[in-house]
Amino acid sequence: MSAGLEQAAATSAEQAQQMTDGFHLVINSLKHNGIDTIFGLVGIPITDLARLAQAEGMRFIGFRHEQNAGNAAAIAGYMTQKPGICMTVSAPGFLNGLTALANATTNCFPMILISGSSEREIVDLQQGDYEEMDQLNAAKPFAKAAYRINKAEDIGIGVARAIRAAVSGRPGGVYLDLPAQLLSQTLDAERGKRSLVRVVDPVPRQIPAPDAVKRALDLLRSAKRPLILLGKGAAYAQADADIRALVERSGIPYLPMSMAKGLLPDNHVQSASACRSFVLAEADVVMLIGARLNWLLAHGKGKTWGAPAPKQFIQIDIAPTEIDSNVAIAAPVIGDIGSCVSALLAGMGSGFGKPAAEWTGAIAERKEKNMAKMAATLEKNPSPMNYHSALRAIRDVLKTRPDINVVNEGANALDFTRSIVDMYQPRKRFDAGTWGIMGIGMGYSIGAAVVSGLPVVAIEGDSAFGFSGMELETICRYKLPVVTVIFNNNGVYKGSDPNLNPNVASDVPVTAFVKGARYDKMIEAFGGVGYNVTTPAEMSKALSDAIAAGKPALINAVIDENAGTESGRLINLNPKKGATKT
Ligand code: ADP
Ligand code: TPW
Repeated sequence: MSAGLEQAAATSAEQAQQMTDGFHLVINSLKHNGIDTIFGLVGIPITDLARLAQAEGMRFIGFRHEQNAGNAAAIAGYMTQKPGICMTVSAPGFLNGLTALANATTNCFPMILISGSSEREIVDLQQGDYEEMDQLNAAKPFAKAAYRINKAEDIGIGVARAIRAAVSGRPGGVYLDLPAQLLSQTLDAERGKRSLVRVVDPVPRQIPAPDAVKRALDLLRSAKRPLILLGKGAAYAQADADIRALVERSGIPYLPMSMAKGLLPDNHVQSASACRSFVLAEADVVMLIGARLNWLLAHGKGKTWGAPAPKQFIQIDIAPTEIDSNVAIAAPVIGDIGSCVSALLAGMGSGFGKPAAEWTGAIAERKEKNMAKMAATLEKNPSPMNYHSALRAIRDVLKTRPDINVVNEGANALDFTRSIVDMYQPRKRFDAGTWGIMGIGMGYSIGAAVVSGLPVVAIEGDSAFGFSGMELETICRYKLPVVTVIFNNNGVYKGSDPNLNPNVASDVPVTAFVKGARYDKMIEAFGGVGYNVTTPAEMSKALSDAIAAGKPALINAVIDENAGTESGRLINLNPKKGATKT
């Protein structure tokens, strides 16, 4: 090389050294805010972004479908109060991730969906670009906030804005659009460094007004039959000790919503789960902590709530517009749950009167009766095995490992697991949530395993599993300690429905799957361990062995194909047929 060329090369290397680009600024912005993991799926224009993330010490967990990556990010957000990050390619990849973003927003989980997007000037003129789509506008109705960054110098502030939007106030899903050309934009390295923003106090405390706290306590003191309802917002808030103190010092019976199970151990003497219908109908004052009066709580009215008996609600929530959403709330307490609960504790002092023995005694009596009835059902050993006998075995194994994460979806598989498998620690149960969505199974399992470093047991209906089943490969690739149990009853809800039209007898019924499918063989294809079990004893052994091995495993649990009921406990939500004939 000539001296001139050598010098030119040296100068350009020096210049290059002093430059940074969009790729680096995105990764550095995330790292600068303590984000260390990305769940995603590569392709144009984000492959190099993923490579760089890995090269720079972040974990990039690569999935087989973006919806599952998004679900992993969402549950990571729920577990940590830091936004989970999902990264996808443009148009179809983005849309695949969007369902997860919408689900996160619906469940109040903080996550950020970062998608690469195609060239703005072509997209906006609809000139037919590769993966053309107006992603920013498509995301808006499904996200808490949606932003696009157009200039490299704005990456720092754009990422900061996305983080704050996801975790402050009511958490939710945020969309961040990164056009391909942004990633290769260059910027002076020093300026780039200065453009990074570390979000100060991303989850600010929001202190409740003293008069709201007093109003709530006055109402609680006046109650004859008080009840506390703990929702997943309470679990999310990580105010575990204060919530327990509030429940125990007040002596008020409580009900956990499904993902609040374990916030206090399910075998707690004040838990009224075993007589849920009784307490919902009979309570006169109900304190909701991080739970919405949506369909899961019969909208706070009607027979479930003992109508026409009047009911008064105290509601602790960070979102003021949640109040009076379904019924009038007598005492709203607006703020973060940690601050609200500690203010209530301070206001209660030490002399807070416990509820009347008449109320707690009636609950204890019903609880005992219902639990004895349930125990008798669980002890039965029908052949073939059913939900109850299989779940008895699972319950007994999981009792020995309260640190294990439980993921749960399906209809009957969800309902029965929720009521039979006790939880003992907070934020260990992740399920179909506010939407009752199928497809969260493997995504949540991977997210929970990666974040906690602890085993996961996913309890899945065979239909539910199908929505994310290909991620078994991801679980095996990353060697995650996820044990998937499939309640195999040959179909959606159950496998014994008839085909209503004898003229097309060759078509299987609408709810049916291949009979006797061996899901355990699927995981073997990727190097995991498969078990096929037909009795509670086999279930117990397989589950204990799989957990002890700490390796990817799948248990195909063959249960009675008549065992399920349509839609589990939600049969009443199916629209009724008006006509007997068309
Ligand atoms: P569940 O399904 O368990 O009943 P929901 O998802 O319906 O629970 O309700 C959760 C509620 O918790 C939401 O209304 C949300 O605004 C609220 N929430 C979430 N995080 C916090 C927090 N840190 N402080 C106060 N409220 C919160
Ligand atoms: C994204 C509708 C609710 S529950 C369910 C479906 C398809 C599966 C029930 O069968 P499974 O469980 O999983 O075998 P079990 O124990 O009752 O036999 N698409 C989406 N979400 C939902 N909720 C549905 C469809 C549904």
